Amino acid sequence: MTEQRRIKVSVEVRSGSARANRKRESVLRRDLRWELARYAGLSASTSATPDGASNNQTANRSGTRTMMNLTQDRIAANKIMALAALLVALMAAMLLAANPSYAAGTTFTVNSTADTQELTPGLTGDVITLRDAIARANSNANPSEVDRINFDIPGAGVHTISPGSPLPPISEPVVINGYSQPGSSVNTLARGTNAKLLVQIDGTNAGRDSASGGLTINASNTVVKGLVINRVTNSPGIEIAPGAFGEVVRNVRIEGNFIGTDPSGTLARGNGLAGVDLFAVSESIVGGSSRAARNLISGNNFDGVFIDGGAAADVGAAENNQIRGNLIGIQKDGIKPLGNGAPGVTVFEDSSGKANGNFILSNSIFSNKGIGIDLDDDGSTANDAGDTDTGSNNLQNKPSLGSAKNVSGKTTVRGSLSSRPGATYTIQFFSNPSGTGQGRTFLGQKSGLNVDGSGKGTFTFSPSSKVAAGQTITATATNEFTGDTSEFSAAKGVVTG
Ligand SMILES: [Ca+2]
Ligand SMILES: [Ca+2]
Ligand SMILES: [Ca+2]
Ligand SMILES: [Ca+2]
Repeated sequence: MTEQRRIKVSVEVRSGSARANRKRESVLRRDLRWELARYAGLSASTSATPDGASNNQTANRSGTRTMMNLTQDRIAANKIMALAALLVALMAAMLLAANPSYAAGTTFTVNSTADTQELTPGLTGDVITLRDAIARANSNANPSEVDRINFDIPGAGVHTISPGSPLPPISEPVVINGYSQPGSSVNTLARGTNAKLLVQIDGTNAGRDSASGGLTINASNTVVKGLVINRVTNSPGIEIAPGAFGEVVRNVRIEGNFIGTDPSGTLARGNGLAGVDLFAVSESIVGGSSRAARNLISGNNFDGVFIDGGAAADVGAAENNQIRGNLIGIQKDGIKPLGNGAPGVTVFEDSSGKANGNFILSNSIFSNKGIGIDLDDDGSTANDAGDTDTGSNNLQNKPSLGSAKNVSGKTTVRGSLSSRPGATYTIQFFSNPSGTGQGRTFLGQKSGLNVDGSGKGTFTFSPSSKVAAGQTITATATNEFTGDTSEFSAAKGVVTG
């Protein structure tokens, strides 16, 4: 049934327009996960109450049994179950005494670009492929420990792994560290990235559908860094989502990768859907506050990052995630366009899966199709009085820029925010080439902006260096308590005062 559903997803996604497909894909995926979770729930409930059901059937068959007998039967059954439970507990205790903890975190070092999976791992001269390493880390019976997957592939230059089928979903915590490959290095630049990445996953044959990715992460406390992930057909570059039975996934970090580009970070090698898809995942970070954590997420067929609340059966939320410090839709120089085929960052929820409190801060978002940040996946969302509306990131109102003037070598931006009375906001400012309005260059921020009782706050901001006349300024608002970030404001052209 699962495979049929997957095929159905795949077939339906291929028909119709791209944007409609994405919506449909999201709905179909919910159906799939919901059915899997419901199946798991039904199995659990039919086996969880055997005594009540059998007693009732017995009573009905005999027709003469009294409530007292029934109660006694239940007491007897309960005693047997209690004894059985005690026995199971004793056996578990004995096992624990013999083996007091899970196996410690283990390091698997990938030393081959091949795509085979060994049947008898651990032999002398062991060849470890990425597929091997993921499978082993998934199955070494240490679900609460973090394993590591490192790389030491012989030879110079970029090593390309081309899976011939989807890689196994990551089902236990693991750190996959592309920077362990000798010769690679993390970004050190303030603008753009000079990260040197030497491990590339070419997903031309590794994709499947929207519920899988080039890498599929179904385990909390997992980190993926230092990889180039591109060309994954029909799928996101990285998919982070609950497992088939709706396990909660939290604290995943995606750092210092190139997703949707070639290893040079200048050519589009798009993944079939979004670059990174967070589906009903919370407290996870794409990027981070360090330079080394900056991802390049450009050239993908759909959004750079797609945050989806998921469905109720998946615990139903994508909350308190952070999309921070990344290059989205731009080349690795942080200047030239590369694009994504849909907005840079989209936050999407519906009645069954909330998506609130998602920080989108300090990124370079540029030349994406549509708008830079889209709440509700519906294009630009208008501000509402008092900001009482709800939806993706609570449909946080965006700032309004009144002026951007250059006087005596200094740029001064003035504006206002109409939002929730009494709340406090961080306003971030960005500059853009003339005629564009996403958020190419992060200029700085103003924290602690209080919105008064009438729902209005005003601000003045001057970046540390002047923005040339003719460029535009945009801004976002982030509620400092809830973490909700707005879409970008309308662009304001810089003029000479
Ligand atoms: Ca493991
Ligand atoms: Ca919107
Ligand atoms: Ca609003
Ligand atoms: Ca609102």
